[in-house]
Amino acid sequence: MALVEVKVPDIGDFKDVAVIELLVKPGDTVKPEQSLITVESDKASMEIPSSHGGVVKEVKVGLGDKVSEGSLLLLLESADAAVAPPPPGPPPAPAAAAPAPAPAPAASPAAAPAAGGRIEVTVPDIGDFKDVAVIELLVKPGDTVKAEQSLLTVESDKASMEIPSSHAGVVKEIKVSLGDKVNQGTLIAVLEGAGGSTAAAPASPAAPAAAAAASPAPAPMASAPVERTAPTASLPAHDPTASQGKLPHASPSIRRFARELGVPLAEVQGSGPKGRITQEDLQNFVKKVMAGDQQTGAQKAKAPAGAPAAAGGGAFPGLLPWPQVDFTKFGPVERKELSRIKKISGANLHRNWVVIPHVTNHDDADITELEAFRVQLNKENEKSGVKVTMLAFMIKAAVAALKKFPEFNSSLDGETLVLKNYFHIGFAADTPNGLVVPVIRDCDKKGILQISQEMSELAKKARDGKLGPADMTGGCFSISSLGGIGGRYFTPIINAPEVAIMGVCKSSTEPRWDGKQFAPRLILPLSLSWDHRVIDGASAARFNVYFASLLADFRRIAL
Ligand code: CAO
Repeated sequence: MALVEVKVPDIGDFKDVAVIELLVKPGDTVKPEQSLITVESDKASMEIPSSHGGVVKEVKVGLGDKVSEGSLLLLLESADAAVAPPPPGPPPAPAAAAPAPAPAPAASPAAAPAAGGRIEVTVPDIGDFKDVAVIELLVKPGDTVKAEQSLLTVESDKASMEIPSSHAGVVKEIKVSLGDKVNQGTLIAVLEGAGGSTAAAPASPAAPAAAAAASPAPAPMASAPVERTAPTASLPAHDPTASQGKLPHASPSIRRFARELGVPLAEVQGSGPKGRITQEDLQNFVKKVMAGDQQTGAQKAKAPAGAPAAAGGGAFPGLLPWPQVDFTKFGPVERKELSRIKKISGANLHRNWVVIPHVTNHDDADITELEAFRVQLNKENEKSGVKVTMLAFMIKAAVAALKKFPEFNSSLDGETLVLKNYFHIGFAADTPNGLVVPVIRDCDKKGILQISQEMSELAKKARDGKLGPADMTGGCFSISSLGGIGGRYFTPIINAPEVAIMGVCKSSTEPRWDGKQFAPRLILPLSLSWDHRVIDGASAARFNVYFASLLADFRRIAL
C-alpha cells in the first residue's frame, strides 16, 4: 500500500477555481477517474477525477478553497499506485473522466461579419464534446446580444456549457431547437450584425465571458464546460450541510439565477429532462416560498432556533429589489449621507425588526399621584441639581416587573433561554446624530435619585457623542420614552438580544371613571413590544398591568 498524492490535473486556463462540492470523504474507496471534487468558475464547472484508485486517507481541500493545476486534493492509500500514475503530461481529462477536454468555447470566429450584415453563428471548438444536446435556449429572435453573450446551453453526460455568440447583433433566427444534437461548426443562430466591431476576433477566439481565456490547447473542460452537478445556490452553498449528497441538475445560467435569488437549488424539483431544473421550476419555487406554501431547508433548520442567522443569511428568495428611482425627475433634491450612528443603529434595527417576531401590547398607567410626588421631590431637591424624571420611576418599575416576570429579563441563545440575575436597564436617547441606548447598570441596587443623576449624565454624554461601548452594552430591558415630545402609542423595536422593550408616550389628563364619577387623571400611554418566541400575549398583558399598577401606586414596589 502506497500513499499517493492526488492533484488537480491540467485544467487548461482555469486558475484559482473554487471548490464547490466534495464528492468523497476519508474512508471512501475510489476508482481511477472517479470524480473527487467539483470546481467552478464564473461560467463553468467541472468534476475533477482521481488519478488513482484507493482509499481516501485525507481530503486536503475544503469547500470554497481555490485550486489550480497541481493543487493537492487528497491523499489516497493505493494498492496499485503504479496502475494509474499521476499525469505528467496531459491529464486523464478531468470533467469526470473526460467528458471533454473542451477548449473554451470561445465565441466561434464564424462567418466574417459584414458590418451591419448577416452573421452566422456556429458552435465553436468545444474540444471532445460531440453530439451534445441543446438543453436551453437563452435568447430568441429579436433579442439584441453582445459578443460573448451566451446563446444556448449544451449538455453531455457529465458536463454542460454555455455557447457564446461570436458577434454582437440582433438575433434573426435560431437554427437549433431543444434536444438537437450539436457539434463544432453547427449553425446555431443568424444575427444581423451591429457593425461587427464588437465581434470576437476571428483568429484568436476570446474567452467565453468570465471564464478563463480560451486556450486553444485541448484544455480539459477549459472554459465553459459546466458539469451538470450544480453548486447549490448561495444560501445553502454557505451551509456545509447543504452541499452533501447529490446536487441538482441545472445549467450554469439557472444556477447563477438561483444564486442571485438566494434559492437553494438542491431543494428545487426539476421538471426538465432527467430532472433538470428549468427557469420555470425556479420561479415556481420562489412563488411558493413567497406565498408561504414552502420553506427553504435553511429556513426550516434555522427559524425555530431563533438564531438571528435565520435572517442574517439573507433568506428572502424572491424579494423584490429596492426601487431605483431618479427623484430629480419629480423635483429638486439634495443628498445627505446617513450619520455613522444612523448607519450602525439602522443595521441593528433592521435586523431586529426582521428577525424578531414583534408583538406590541398597549396599556395605560394612571400616574396622577406619581407625577405629583415627582414634582414635589424636584421642588425639595431644587438645590441638589438632580432633576428627578418620570423615566427614573419607570426604570425602577421595570426592575420590579422583570423580577416578577423573569422571562422578560432573558435572551435567546439558539433554543436555550438565558435568564439574567442582574438588572441593567437601557433607555433610548435622541441625539443630533441619531438614536443611542445607554445602559444604567444594577438598577435594582440604585435609588430614584441616583438613577436620575446617572441618566442625565449618560444623556449628556450621548448628546455630546461621547458614549463608549461600555456605556451601551449589557442591557437587560430598554425603555423608550417619547414623553417629552408627544404622541400616544407606537411600536418600539426590541433591542436584541433583549426580548422586550417598553415605549411610553406623553401623559395627558383624561376623564376616568372612579366608580362614582369621571375624575381627571394623568394617564401615561404604554407600548410594550415583546419577542413572541420567548413571551406570550398573556404574560405581556400581565407585565403591562403590573407595571402600570406600580406607577399608579409606587408603594407597591416595596411589597
Ligand atoms: N409625559 C409627559 N411629559 C413628560 C413625559 C411623559 N411621559 N416624560 C417626560 N416629560 C416631560 C418632562 O417632565 C420634561 O418636562 P419639564 O421640562 O417641564 O420638566 C420634558 O418632558 C422633557 O423631558 P426629557 O425628555 O428631557 O426627559 P426624560 O427623562 O423624559 O427623557 C431622554 C430623557 C434622554 C430619554 C429623552 O431626552 C429622549 O432622548 N427621548 C427620546 C427617546 C427616543 O427617541 N425614543 C424613540 C426611540 S424609537 O425610535
